Amino acid sequence: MHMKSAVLAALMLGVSSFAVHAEMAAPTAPPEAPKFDAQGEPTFVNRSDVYEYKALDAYSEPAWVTAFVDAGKLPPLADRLPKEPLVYKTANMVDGNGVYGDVMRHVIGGRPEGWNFWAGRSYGWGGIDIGLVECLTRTGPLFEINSTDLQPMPNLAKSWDWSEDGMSLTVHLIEGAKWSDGDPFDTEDIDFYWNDVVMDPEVTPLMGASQETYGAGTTLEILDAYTFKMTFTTAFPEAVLYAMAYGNFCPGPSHVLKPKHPKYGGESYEAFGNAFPADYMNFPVMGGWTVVEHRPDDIVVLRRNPYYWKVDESGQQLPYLDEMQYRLSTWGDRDIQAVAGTGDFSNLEQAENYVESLKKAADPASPAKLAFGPRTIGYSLYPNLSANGWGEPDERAQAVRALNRDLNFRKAITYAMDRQRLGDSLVKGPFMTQYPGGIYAGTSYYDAASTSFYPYSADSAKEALKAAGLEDTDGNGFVNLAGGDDLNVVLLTGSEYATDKNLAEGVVAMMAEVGVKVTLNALPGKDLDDARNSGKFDWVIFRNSSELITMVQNTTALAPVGPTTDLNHRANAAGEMDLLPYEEELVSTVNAFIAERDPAKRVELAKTYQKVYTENLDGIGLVAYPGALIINKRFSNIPSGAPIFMYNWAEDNIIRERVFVAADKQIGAELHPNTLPGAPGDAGPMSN
Ligand code: BQZ
Repeated sequence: MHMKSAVLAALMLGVSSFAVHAEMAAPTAPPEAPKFDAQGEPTFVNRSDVYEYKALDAYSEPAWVTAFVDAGKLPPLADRLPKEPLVYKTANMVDGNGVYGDVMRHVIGGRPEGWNFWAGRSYGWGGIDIGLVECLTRTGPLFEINSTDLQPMPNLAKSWDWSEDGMSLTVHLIEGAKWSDGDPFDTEDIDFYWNDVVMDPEVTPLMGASQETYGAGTTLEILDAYTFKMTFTTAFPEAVLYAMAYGNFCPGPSHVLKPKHPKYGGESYEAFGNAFPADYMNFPVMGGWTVVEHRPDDIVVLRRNPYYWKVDESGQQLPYLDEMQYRLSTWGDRDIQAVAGTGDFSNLEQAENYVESLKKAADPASPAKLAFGPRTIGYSLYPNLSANGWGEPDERAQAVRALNRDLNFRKAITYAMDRQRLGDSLVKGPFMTQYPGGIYAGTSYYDAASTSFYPYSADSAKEALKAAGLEDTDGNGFVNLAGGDDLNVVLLTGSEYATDKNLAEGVVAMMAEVGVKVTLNALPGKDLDDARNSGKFDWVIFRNSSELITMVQNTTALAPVGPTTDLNHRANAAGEMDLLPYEEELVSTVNAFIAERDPAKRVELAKTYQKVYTENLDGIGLVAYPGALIINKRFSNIPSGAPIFMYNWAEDNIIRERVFVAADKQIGAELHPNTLPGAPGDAGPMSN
């Protein structure tokens, strides 16, 4: 009898708890995105249609540059170019070969910290680093490459050969190219980048490249002045060719960096990082322009690099534009100045500015044209999933992390998100989509059937909180931790973008509605990046980067395949990872994707990734929407359909070195006309 009553009681309890626990809403397929046609389609071509490497019969440069040669201040052009320069093909230039002169006036919200990109110093973003730091391969322009020819474009690496077994890759550098101070570019720079930046645990480059970026266990061997070989632990890891593009394999000028590195007599790692502060001018680059002036909080000015290793088919050395300017302002001001015509370029990415920008650009007299691209701007909320010390959490933060690792708690967050309301709070109209997280809809690896979308449901959020053991035990409207304190989550977000702040404020309000107290911590760019990269956050709102759009760029960022590759789960100080079971599955899926050469099998692996990611809410998607390129109408050779963000940002995608301004449209706004970069460390440009 006793037993029976106990079983009965258990059953009743079960029933009663069932009666109390209303059903959580079942995950569904994501809601249909409102119709929105990107303006302008790319003209798809093969990579070889864009450029090739070859020697031409003759070369030319702006006449004012030749005056420097005549004055003995600069070697002749033939001595400044590589044996076989990179030659842009005229047929791929929408307005053909250009003319010299004029300036592109950028406006940016970041600030240069210094020029040691390889020790993690930010140049202030907004295209400065993209223009200065060139990399082995290039992926920005892939938006216009046929899917049948889709792999990274050669750049400083002219070509590469896989070994028979795919376990090694021999890379051939362009031969005879020089840094902007005339020093040869060769495998000395590769050796330093690999052994003294990537493989030195004390040195972290700006975008975090580590050995895992190129595959765990990968090694590199220098074969001669222009050839090196990478050896892998898995066969044909073609993703490594993407990892050789911007942000990762972008070698620095070893002739100026090495002497400052502690391994070669430098004072310390700290001193190495600070060796080229933001007031150090004429830092040697492989890019089209070199920094000659920096007025803090005002402007950064760059002048054409006379050693640039790219030409057009008529033999004109590039770039066409003699000067680049970066007005140091705010990201929001960039949109305003671009549509007003006092700035020349913007990635319209803050939805709050869409209506005003569209209105201004619609005026036929507008100085700028505005073209929307695909929906590739997206935000997610990432809970910190580490429970073994990454970011040195205090007791409060540790308690949040324990909850973050509970799927029911992550479900509570996603159910509490009214994404329609979030999107409308940014901008009404056809732009916004409710973004489940994971691979973006409308991209080549997206599969709706593999995507779980937890719809907005405050009741389900409260049920999920209960299932996570959280109830409001003191009746003050906020759930309590076991010890009785209110649960208090700190949400890290960016202070430089209205959109980041507005979304974060929306999350705070919606979590309060379901009884979770969230407080905001809004930080400016570098502090935000540092806090996020060091794990000092409970939750963070992040504008996703390219891996969730293309899967092939930044692939290792898709999962914690290495100790520092994932956004919201990295190793603790002892190098230990405490992955959850679903994270282990993400890791094995991403590693399989990297090693897979069969396109059909990659599609299946991407479906598995999307299923595991969205079912387990590795990141909680918020909204996704299209960006628009705003560019002044005087510029020629702007490729049609250039997205503001896909494999990279538009500053890379539009190929600025072949953009030009017709003579009769030039505005005479150069600040240092007829000057060239000076020697490294000189106070400013060189005049003739
Ligand atoms: C584009 C980009 C070019 C970084 C940065 C900035 C940093 C992040 C991100 C974008 C800015 C512009 O984005 O918003 O439109 O010009 O520079 O690099 O947000 O704070 O760390 O990931 O790319």
